[in-house]
Amino acid sequence: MFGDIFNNVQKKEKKKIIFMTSNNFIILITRKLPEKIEKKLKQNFKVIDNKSDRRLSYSELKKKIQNVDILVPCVSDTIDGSIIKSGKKLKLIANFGNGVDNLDLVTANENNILVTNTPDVLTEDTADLVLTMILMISRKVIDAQKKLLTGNWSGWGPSETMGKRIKGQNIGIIGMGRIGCAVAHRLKVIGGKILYHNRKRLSKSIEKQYSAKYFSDLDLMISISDIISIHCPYTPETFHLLSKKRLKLLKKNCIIINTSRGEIIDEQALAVLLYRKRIGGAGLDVFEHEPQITPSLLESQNVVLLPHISSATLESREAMGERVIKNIQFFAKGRTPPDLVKKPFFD
Ligand code: 8YV
Repeated sequence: MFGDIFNNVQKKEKKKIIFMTSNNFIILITRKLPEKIEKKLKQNFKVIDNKSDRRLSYSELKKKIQNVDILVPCVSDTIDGSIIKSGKKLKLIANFGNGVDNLDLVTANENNILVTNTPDVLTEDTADLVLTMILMISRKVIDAQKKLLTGNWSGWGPSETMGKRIKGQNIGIIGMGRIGCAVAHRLKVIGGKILYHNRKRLSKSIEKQYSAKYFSDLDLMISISDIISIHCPYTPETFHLLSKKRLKLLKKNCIIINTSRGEIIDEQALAVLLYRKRIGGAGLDVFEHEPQITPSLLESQNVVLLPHISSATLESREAMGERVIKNIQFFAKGRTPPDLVKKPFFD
């Protein structure tokens, strides 16, 4: 799917972008977007919607895209080269989401199809969910509630459901972009010590803002982290970044959080570690083969498993929709869309 995505995408920057001005564009929205957003789009364009919100099959997508000028897909759609090539009139893919790993950027680029995404607007909600999962796991919230709900609580006890304080713990952040920094901000407030690994070291002033310590050596950072949170995009380089071998470096009580993409962790290997209680716990909002989940994860203790909800607030989803509209409007007026995908987000 990826190929040499980013070289190609970067080459695109040098290419002359051909714009077409039109309000007669046909837009295909693959899923049901917030009401307000669909209404706005329908006021200005001819929209093919998906009222049932059922995920379109591969062949349905291939068929529906044929006469479409603009595609608005979501993370749940795999838009590969063959689908893109079926869109004979396709000019713009305005992704409803930040990550673009669901799209074949190389084929889009080769066919002069622009790609946009929705950065910034889901940062705070994603960081809130990271904090939620960290606290739930550290304070054993799920076990504690289960005890009460199953009638197994016999009253207060001095050593009942003992958790761990966040203050003073090493928080290893992999990928210190917008979301990584928002997570660092929250964890610093509650006393965490921020460590980070990034392709590029941040400026001294940003490091100071989060009291963050840079580690060029990922192995070293994860081997001393009490909590690890993943915030890099999924690219060919980050596939199984946390491989079976690397996961063995984790501290015995380490908690691992992933709200980025499931493919970044070897899920099978992580499931084995969790099931055997070789690490402290995990908070996973994304999975390697969504919506499938490695079965033993479901039987592991001290895990929080969520169905990819990090940006699931009305505020985020409407703001994502507004970004999609803005990108389409710019494109329809023959202007460069503000969120044109040009290079990887890791920098
Ligand atoms: C979105 C996400 O909900 O934006 C992303 O990259 O992973 C999610 O938070 C999803 O992409 C919607 O398509």
